[in-house]
Amino acid sequence: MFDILLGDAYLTTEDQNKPHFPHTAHWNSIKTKIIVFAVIATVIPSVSMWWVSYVQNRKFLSEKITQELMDLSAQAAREVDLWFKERLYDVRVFSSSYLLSENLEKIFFTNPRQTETAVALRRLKDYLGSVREKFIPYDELALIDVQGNTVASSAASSNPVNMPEKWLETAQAGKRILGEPYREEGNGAVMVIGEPIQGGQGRLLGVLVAKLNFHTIGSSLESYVQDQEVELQLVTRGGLLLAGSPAARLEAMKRVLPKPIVEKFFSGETGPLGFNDSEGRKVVGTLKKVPELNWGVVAKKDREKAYAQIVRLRNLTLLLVAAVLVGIGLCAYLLGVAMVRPLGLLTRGAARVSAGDLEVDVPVRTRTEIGYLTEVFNHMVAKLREGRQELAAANEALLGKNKQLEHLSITDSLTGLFNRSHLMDTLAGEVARSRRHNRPFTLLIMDIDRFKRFNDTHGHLAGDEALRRTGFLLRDTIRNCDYAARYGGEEFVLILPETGPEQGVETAERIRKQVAEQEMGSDGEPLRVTVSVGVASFPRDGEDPRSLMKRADAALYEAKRRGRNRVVLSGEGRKRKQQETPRQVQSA
Ligand code: GH3
Ligand code: MG
Ligand code: MG
Repeated sequence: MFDILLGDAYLTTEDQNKPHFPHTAHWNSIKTKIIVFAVIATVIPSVSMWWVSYVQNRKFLSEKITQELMDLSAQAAREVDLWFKERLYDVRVFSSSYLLSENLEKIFFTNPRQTETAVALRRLKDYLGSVREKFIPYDELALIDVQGNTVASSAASSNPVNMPEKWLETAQAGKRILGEPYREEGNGAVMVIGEPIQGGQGRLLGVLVAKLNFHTIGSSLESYVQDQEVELQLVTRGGLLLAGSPAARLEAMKRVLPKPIVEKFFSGETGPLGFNDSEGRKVVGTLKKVPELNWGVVAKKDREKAYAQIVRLRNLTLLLVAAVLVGIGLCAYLLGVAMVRPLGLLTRGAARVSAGDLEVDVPVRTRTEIGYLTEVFNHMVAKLREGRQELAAANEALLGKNKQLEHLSITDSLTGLFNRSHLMDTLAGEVARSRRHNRPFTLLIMDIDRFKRFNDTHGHLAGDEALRRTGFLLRDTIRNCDYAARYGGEEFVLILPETGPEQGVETAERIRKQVAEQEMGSDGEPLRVTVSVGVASFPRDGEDPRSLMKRADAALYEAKRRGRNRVVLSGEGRKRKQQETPRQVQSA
């Protein structure tokens, strides 16, 4: 309490102990804690919800994509199987023509004439040509003899046909020859199908070779693809692309699929597999094997496009989570601000009070506990303020009393002059001052003559009145710079600064006369007293208070001895005593 009263003093002495209010400790503030808590409380459930729903949806969508691709590749594989079986059937039908065996038999075994051979050859060529024209899946139909030489061909200038190994053994066994698909420059993938042609007695006459292309199956595959983004490709286990959809992209598709991907597909036969296709695009695909063949149909889709829905879903849920977070964060921030602002006001108010400023009234802006706390705080500060005002008033009163006490302690109550103890201090001070400045001063000791008798005659009250009046007279007679005190009883002492002995005697004489002339009775009684005065002067009669008092007292004694009502200067010679007229003393 007292510390607060002193205000500034409190600040300087107790500064280190002053509480430090958290103006800048943002990370430690309640507001930050509320925001962090709200964000954590939102992030954990919303992110986990988002994750669960995202994972579920992704699973569902990717299953859907896989199913779509699997269905497509399986359907296409069935179509390819059917198509290929039809082609095999075609070739068997072509080869079973009587025209072929008859003419071949003619050429090889009946030693015909040259013209007959030419006719047979032409017939064969015509047959092959006409069949070839009707069946577009074949690039070329040719007849080869057992030595592998072309006997006749549908093509004008026949390319040498790539016959598979051991074709002759297969043909001799009466079995169909199936070559591996291969790439023909400028034409795409082709494949050789051969059917042995047998004459009478099971003789092998030659082989009808059909060079099959895959253009028509490519077009069929295209009809399967509803989704523009999906591509179908017919591939061999060796990685060769036979056909594909869309046909417009066929040129690009001629490149083989990456070998490890093909291997993976053929070993597992499922999907989906994510991989970079021959053009370097990131795709996702499935494969279905074509029954009885080392071929498979790959259905693939651009991965980005396939998963676009999933990505959209992920982004949407992320956006939702972010929006929820921002909303909750904002609410938490506002709540924090709503709580912290009145707290901040309260804190600053408390800081001012702690610094000694009690003129604080924190506005109550909320009806919450903080508002109540603020009201209590304001009430407390008001009480403190009242207490301080009361104390200030009490202090002021005390100060007045102190002054009064001080005055009383140095004042004689009867005469209003200074008392003896003050006199002794003043005398010591005057001695020191005059010594320092090397200046004189004079001391008078004055005693009322025969005062005992006065009391006895007129009573003590009259004696008191006479003392009081003598005091007033002294106060009115002396100069401002002079000093008068009641030494005790009916004795007074005067200090006259800057005054030499003669001047001192003159003043004493003047006072003596005035006392003698003054009416001392209170109720009109013509009472009078006389005084005797001893005079001592500094430095002439002494240089310290004690010797000066002693010398003045001796002079006073001398004045009494000489008959009273007179002034005697210390050490005054006999000559002066004789010159002086004896005074009247009987009035006392
Ligand atoms: P002298 O001329 O030798 O000084 O004679 P005196 O009677 O004055 O001397 P003394 O010392 O014998 O007497 C002093 C008297 O002063 C005694 C006392 O009654 C009186 N006196 C001292 N103080 C007071 C006071 O306060 N009031 C009154 N009424 N009288 C006082
Ligand atoms: Mg006396
Ligand atoms: Mg006396």
